[in-house]
Amino acid sequence: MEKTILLYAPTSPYVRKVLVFAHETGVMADIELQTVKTSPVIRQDAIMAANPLGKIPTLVLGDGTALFDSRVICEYLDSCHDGAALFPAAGAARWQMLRLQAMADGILDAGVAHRYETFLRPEAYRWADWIEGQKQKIEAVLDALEAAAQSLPEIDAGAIAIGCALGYLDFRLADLNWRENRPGLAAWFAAFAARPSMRATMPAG
Ligand code: 99T
Repeated sequence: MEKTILLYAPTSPYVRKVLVFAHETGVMADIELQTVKTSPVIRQDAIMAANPLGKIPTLVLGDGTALFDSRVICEYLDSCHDGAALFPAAGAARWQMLRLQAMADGILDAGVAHRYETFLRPEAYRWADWIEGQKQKIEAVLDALEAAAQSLPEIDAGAIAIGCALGYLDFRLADLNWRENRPGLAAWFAAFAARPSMRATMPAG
């Protein structure tokens, strides 16, 4: 793969998806990490110059083209290696995988929204019903994943997204106790979290 620069923060679960993907596909050596701080309410010129959404992950290619979001970057990385594809090319397997990815990203979107509401938004403006609404989305997706736990893939882009979503719940929303009553999903995650790619990208801080 050509040399690229990833605008990144070690605590972002969307960034983690890209890093796990890069480890799994063997392209990590071609990605230079550039740390940036993000906030939905503070403009960061370093990111805006590459991505008008001001979000990470953003991957800058050799010719200056910037790719985002995490799904697009992962699919790009999948086109840059010779191993087994982590995005099935076509057919039912692809739709199934994209559906899992959407559920996992939905957990992240609700989880990050929950985090911003409880951590970033000034206390006086916080809205308990809205926080509860995000939690309910997360719980419902977790239940759907538990129902499908026996058929969850060992490794593909969907598995990576689910692994990073569950890792984010452990990191930022541990009070949710997502493993409670979800033994199948907990067992799947225990195996997935033991992969070297997951161990190398544990968030801290
Ligand atoms: O919203 C902003 O302006 C800044 N937020 C971000 O850059 C977050 C960092 S994770 N990234 C995204 O929201 C990317 C979402 C996109 N759909 C993707 O890449 O898949 C912040 C998590 C935390 O602080 O706990």
